[in-house]
Order: sequence, then C-alpha cells, then structure tokens
Amino acid sequence: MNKKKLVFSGIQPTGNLHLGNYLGALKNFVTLQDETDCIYCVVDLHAITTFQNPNELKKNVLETVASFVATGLNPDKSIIFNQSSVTGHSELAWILNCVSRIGWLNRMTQFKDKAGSDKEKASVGLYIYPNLMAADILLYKATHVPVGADQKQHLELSRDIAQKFNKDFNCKDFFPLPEPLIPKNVSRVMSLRDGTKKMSKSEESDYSRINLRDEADDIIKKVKKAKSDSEQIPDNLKVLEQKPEALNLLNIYSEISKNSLDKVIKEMSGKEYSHLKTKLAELLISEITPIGKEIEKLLGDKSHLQQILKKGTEKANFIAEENLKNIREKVGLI
Ligand code: AQP
Repeated sequence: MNKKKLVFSGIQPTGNLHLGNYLGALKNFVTLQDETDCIYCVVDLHAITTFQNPNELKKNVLETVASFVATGLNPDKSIIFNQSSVTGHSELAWILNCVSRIGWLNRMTQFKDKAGSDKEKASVGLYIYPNLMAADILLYKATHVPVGADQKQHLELSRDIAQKFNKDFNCKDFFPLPEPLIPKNVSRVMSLRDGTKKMSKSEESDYSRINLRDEADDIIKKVKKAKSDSEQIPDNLKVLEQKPEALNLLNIYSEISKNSLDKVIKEMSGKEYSHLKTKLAELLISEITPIGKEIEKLLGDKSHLQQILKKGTEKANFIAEENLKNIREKVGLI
C-alpha cells in the first residue's frame, strides 16, 4: 500500500442512504479511489449505538455495500468491508477510551443532538462513539478522511486522541494526525422540510430527504413539497442566508448542475421557486435514479455483496493486525 496518503471513511447502515450522504461523502469517496489507497467501511458498530432491529441491520449492511458499489466504488480499487468483522476496531477503541478525556467528549455537539433532552437514557456507546471513530481511522493510520461538515468535530477529536497517544507513549508521529476532506460547496445538505436541520436517515418524515432508491415520482413529489419561500428568488446571497430552505435548494441545484452558487443565483433571481423546483427535480432524477436502479440490481445477488465484504475484510484485517501489534507493544500489552 502507498504509505503517503491513505483514505478511510465509513457510513452507518441505518437505512436508506440519501442525497446528504451522496453529496457530503460518497461522491468524494469515488473520486479519491482513483487518486490513492482507500478503505471504506460500513460502520455497523456505530449503528448499534442506537437500537437497531437485528434483521433490519443485516439487510441494511448489504444495502449500504450495494449503495457504495452503485455510486461507483470499485471493490478491486478500494477496500470495502464491515466494521464488526475486523475486531481490531473494538480493541483499539478500548485503548483509546483510556487515552481520550471525558471533558473532550462532553463537548461533542452530535451527542447532544442525538441524545436529545434525556441524556441519562442515551446509551454509553452513543457517548463514546467518537472514540470508536478515532479507532476506525487510526487502526489503519489513515491520513485523510472524507466526511460531511457534521463530522468535523469528531475528526478534530481523533486528531487530539492521536496526538495524546503519541505524547503519552513517547512515540512522536506514530499515529498521523488525520485530516478531514470536506466538500467545499455542499458540506451539509439540509432537510427539505427544515433548512436548519441536516438531511438525515433517522428523520421521521421521508419528505425531508431524497433517498438514493427514490423513484422519479418520489423525487418530483418531494421537491415540489420542499419548503422554500413565498417571495421570488432573490438576487443575492445575503438575503438568501436568511432563508435556509431556499438556500438549501439552490445549493443542491448548484452542486448537481456543476455551476457555482453565484451563477445559479444569477440564473434564478426574480423567478418563482416552482421554476427552480422543476429544474432541480429533473436534474436529481437524472443523477439519482440510475444509482437507485443499480442498487436494486446489486441487491438481487446477495452472495456477490457478501463476497465483496469477505474479500475487503481479509485485506483490512491484514493491515489492522500489523498495526495492532505495534500499538499493543507501545502500550505495554503482551
Ligand atoms: N445532510 C448531510 N449533508 C452532508 N453530509 C452528510 N452526511 C450525512 N448526512 C449529511 C455524511 O455522510 C457520511 C455518513 O454519515 P452516517 O450515515 O454514517 O452518519 P450520520 O452523519 O449520522 O448520517 P445520518 O443520515 O444523519 O444518519 P442517522 O440519521 O442514522 O444518524 C458522513 O461523512 C456524514 O458527514
């Protein structure tokens, strides 16, 4: 493996992947596999930090692999596997639980969002999830991590943990400090129903997101119903920033049409949102529905998907075990 740049990232198998996962993470995954060594993980251990129906979870793991491949990940180029099949993730997570500080975890905003108002009832796993994420990355000594903006804080924590480990065990540069690769334009795709919340798999209303498996009719309906604004589209970003739902639609349009937001604002200013919505739905249909069809096709051959995971697990385990030997040695575990 090329030692210079190693990419690692993961996606939780918690249901249908959506446009946020696609624009925030998956598209970047695909570009990167042509540039360097990449490891992409279906992070099932992260998924169980909130209760998952066991049968659904198994189904969702394969569906996530199918989504990886359908969006363009090539198992001959990238290592694709599921987290729980490489036990080194859990082992390193325990070691890092002992390096990470409670004060650091207390600052994680995603825990606050996901745990809601009754934090006493959240699982311990949800609280220490960022330490497991650090373990995922550091187990492979990954240098770069493509993620959406919502994961930036967790990435910073991974860097703090790596730095503290290197200092505590007197092994400068042992773990590289992983760098986030966050898309510039649409680092955070927002809900179609509430422009202040990110598009998410676990949001109750399916109208809040475009799923990769949505059909053309669903996309048209969802975009039509998306919250926008009663006035015409303004001609400048300052005004749009006060209208998060409208800005979100324009951002998505800009990303999918591969035009800058400035250009899109010029094209759309003074028009009704219905005009933008019609054009956006057309673009989304041509970008997303072929992926959905490919996912369906891949799900027709489960043994092929299981084979991808098996091969990926062997490759990932090989690297993980080599690194773990050195990690145990540094910590003094025999
Ligand atoms: N709305 C989003 N905009 C941009 N990027 C996003 N990502 C997720 N939502 C958006 C990025 O997708 C990758 C995988 O995320 P994940 O599924 O592992 O976890 P998540 O961030 O918790 O995603 P969801 O959809 O919100 O899942 P649930 O509802 O199950 O918690 C990450 O790189 C993430 O940044």
